[in-house]
Amino acid sequence: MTSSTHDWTIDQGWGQYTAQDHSVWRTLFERQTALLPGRACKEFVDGMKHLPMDASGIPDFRALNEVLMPQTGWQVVAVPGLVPDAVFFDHLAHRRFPSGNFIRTPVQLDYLQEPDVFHDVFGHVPMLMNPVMADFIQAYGVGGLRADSMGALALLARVYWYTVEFGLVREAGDLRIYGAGIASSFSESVYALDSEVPQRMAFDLGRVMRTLYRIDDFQQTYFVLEDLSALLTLGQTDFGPLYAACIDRPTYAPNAAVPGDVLVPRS
Ligand code: HBI
Ligand code: FE
Repeated sequence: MTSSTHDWTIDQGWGQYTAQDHSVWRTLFERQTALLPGRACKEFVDGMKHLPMDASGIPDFRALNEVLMPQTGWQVVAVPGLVPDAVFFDHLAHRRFPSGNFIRTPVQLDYLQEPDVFHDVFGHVPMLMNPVMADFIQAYGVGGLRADSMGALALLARVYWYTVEFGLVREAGDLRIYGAGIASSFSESVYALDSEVPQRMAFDLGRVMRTLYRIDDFQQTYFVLEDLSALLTLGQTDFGPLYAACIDRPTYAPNAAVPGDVLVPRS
């Protein structure tokens, strides 16, 4: 295993995966593939269709990159787990998506704290095949390095969280999943669309920047884009003035209801 400390990338070590690792992948892949039709957005479905990713086992990042690179210039690089924010942003700014190379154990099937290869590859990579999302995540990386220098990292991290990780999008009048944190989770793929518990509201950048989130439970608020193309505008927006406007204003709890919120009914 060669590892270079400066960017935290390591070899994926595909040959070291055990039969159990591949079996966990197969279980998760088959469950999500059966569940997501009618729930995942068309861009996710389309991206998945063109990728060498199936139930046979954990994909080799080299095979994924042979398809992903020509499509949007992105590549998946293996990392041992969460990496420091600045390292993460730098990778994204250069169209390198850091993916954990480990997979959860059979007892963690339904939930794990740290993004594993199933969350990162099954959840994020199909959306990286979409040019709009591909540009948005690179813009996020570039913005992250800048936000960090402005002390506005928390605000930008909320934008990533409520879009790339837990975003919903309207599709032919219904709500669909585009966030990787939902798409890679069996229970949240049901909860995010069907449950009466969370609120769903129209995406509003300033509102998102001030809305806290939990990393250890289902989301209590989902923000809905009218169309994925809204990320184009978002990626080109200069967040600077918004940081200044939001940075010293109070934050909202994950389940807060705020005057001006435009609630969106379940599909
Ligand atoms: N590292 N590997 C990895 N994956 C992530 O999703 C990740 C990370 N480091 C930081 C991070 N996410 C978030 O804290 C930033 O989006 C702010
Ligand atoms: Fe993620």
